[in-house]
Amino acid sequence: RRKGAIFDLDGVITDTAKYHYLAWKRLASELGLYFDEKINERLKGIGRLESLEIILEENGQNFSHQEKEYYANRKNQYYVEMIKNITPKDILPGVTNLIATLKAWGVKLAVASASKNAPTVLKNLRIIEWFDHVVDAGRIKKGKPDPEIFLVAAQNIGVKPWECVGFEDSAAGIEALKRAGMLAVGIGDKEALKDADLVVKDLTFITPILELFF
Ligand code: B16
Ligand code: MG
Repeated sequence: RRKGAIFDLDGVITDTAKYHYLAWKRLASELGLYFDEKINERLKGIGRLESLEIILEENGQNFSHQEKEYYANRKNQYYVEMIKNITPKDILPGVTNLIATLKAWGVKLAVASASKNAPTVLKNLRIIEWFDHVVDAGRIKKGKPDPEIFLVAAQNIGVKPWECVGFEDSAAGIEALKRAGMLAVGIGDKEALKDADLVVKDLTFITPILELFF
């Protein structure tokens, strides 16, 4: 029986993945760097500085550490501006119903997002109080696909990793969940998330399936 549910944020609870994309796109065009949806796929679930490193690598470029910090910070300013206007209307379809159902089943809930902006987004969505724990991304040493963030989440809700189900929209996140020994539910494209135990287009109608696991 599963006792814990761990949620990724961007692309699972709300569509901030599109804002991350737009913020990187803006920075890339300012720097004359190539950036498209395909490169963006590699950034999902990946931390800020590492994301910039991937964009630079794709462009055959390298910046000094100082420059990287400077530009990653600039991208964050664009992103922070975009997430200011997030409201409960931006919660993705099926999420509210799923969380209410899991709560009724007595399942512990956590958020494991690589984003340092996760608490702001959760507050703007007015759902932060639904979760028993929100992992502080700033305290995680190794990002996804390392399992650390999910193991920390499980520990903080007092549930063993194998008793958890994780919800992720990124390939890096699915790998992290599998390495943590959790059941991995992918949200999005079957091809991109082929290592997931189960892939759904979105979270509407997922509760009857989950009844098999909880
Ligand atoms: P920030 P998730 C991740 O969030 C995003 O998918 C990724 O695109 C972003 O670079 C990362 O958070 C860091 O975000 O710059 O706000 O700290 O999908 O793990 O919820
Ligand atoms: Mg995500």
